[in-house]
Amino acid sequence: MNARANTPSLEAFWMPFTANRQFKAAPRLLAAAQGMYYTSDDGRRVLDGTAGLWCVNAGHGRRQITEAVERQLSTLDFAPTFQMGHPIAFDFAERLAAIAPGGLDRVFFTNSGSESVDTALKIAIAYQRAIGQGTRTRVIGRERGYHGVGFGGITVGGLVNNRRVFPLLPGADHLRHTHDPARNAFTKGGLPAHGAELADDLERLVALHGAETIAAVIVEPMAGSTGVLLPPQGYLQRLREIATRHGILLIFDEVITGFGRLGAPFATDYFGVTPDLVTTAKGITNGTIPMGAVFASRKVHDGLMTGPEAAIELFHGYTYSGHPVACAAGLATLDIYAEEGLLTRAAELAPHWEAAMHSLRDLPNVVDIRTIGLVAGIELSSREGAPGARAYDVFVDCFNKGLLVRVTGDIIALSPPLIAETQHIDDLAAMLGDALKRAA
Ligand code: PXG
Ligand code: PLP
Repeated sequence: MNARANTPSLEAFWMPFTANRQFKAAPRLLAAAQGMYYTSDDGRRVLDGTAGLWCVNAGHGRRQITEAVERQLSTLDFAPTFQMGHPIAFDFAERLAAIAPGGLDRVFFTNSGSESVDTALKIAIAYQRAIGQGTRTRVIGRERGYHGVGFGGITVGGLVNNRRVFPLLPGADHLRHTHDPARNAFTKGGLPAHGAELADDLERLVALHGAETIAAVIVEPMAGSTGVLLPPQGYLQRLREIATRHGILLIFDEVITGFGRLGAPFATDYFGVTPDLVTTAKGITNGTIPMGAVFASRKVHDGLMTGPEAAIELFHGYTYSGHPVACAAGLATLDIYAEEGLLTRAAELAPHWEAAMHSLRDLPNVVDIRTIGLVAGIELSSREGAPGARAYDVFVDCFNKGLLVRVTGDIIALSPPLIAETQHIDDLAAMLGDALKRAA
């Protein structure tokens, strides 16, 4: 007999980034969540090693958010923000501005990371034109970057499977990625020592294309979904310096690193490098209600606030930009982050986290371990002729034993909620270690 209660038909839901037929033949369903744990539909407790998809930073089932959403839904469920406004969107923008990364305190609301990325790229191109640099339409990304799935995001992204089938924005180019396990494997206690010179790729692209054709360069300060790739020491500073010198806007994609993941409110704060635009989503509402935001510098914002007062300055926006219910969820989320010190808690946990993760280094097939804040990437050697198979087996095994991890290729990515206690970290390491031993 099926142990699952009320298993729905799985046919109609075309699942995102999923091997649909494989999944539906052996589904994994999560039915409830509280704190650090999911409950699977067959009633098992599953430790959330990934904060959902890098988004549930304050843990699951937070009453404060639920109540704020309920209140907002019954007060003002929806109102437009095109040539109209509602107070909570302004409130939320002000609260975000007060913690803005690098003082970038002008806030454009979106509904996801992908929308934030496409919005930031469009703002960058529009800004260049507004200041008389209309030939700057080219956007630069980086190999192994992930910037969501909009046409802009896949253009600057660096994952071949996300790009190969689709036409891309014209003229884009890429920096090389910074992943260099031969020189940097098992770096502990800081950033990889080697690779700052890779930022000079931007200089080469300027020499190749002409600075006057380049609007912006976008990178993840720490590349999350492509396997937890840390910036080499000095790399981001060098990129900032080259971009500034050539009039190129620098965009940090902080969809994952925003809202405390690294132990500072934003990676911008953590690394002490200030870009011109920052993209966010995910943790902005603790993953509860879809939302994203782009933070812009005064320079970029004010550069577009020109022309006749009656003219719309930026022909861009979403029906749900500044959705009142998402804003309510976001305000309650910021309250929790502040009350519980969660935007800096990862810094306190980092030493314990790093030690726990690096304790796995001698297990079979582990070729690198990378940690920063409350993030870890554990890279495994690939099985002959079957890239990704080993890590996928670890993922399924972990889930069956009560731990949710994320895999990309043969890299296991971990990013538990920022409310984790050291016992959760120890449990996670023990369960993952056992799975690694079984995954020969
Ligand atoms: N930029 C970055 C840096 C991201 O990590 C996006 C943009 C797109 O956000 P949306 O909300 O449109 O998905 C992301 C999203 C994973 C994983 O397994 C990572 C993401 C999404 C889904 C899975 O690492 N990051
Ligand atoms: N498609 C159609 C037909 C629309 O009318 C709209 C918005 O009005 C959109 C797409 C864009 O939707 P959204 O604003 O939610 O991104």
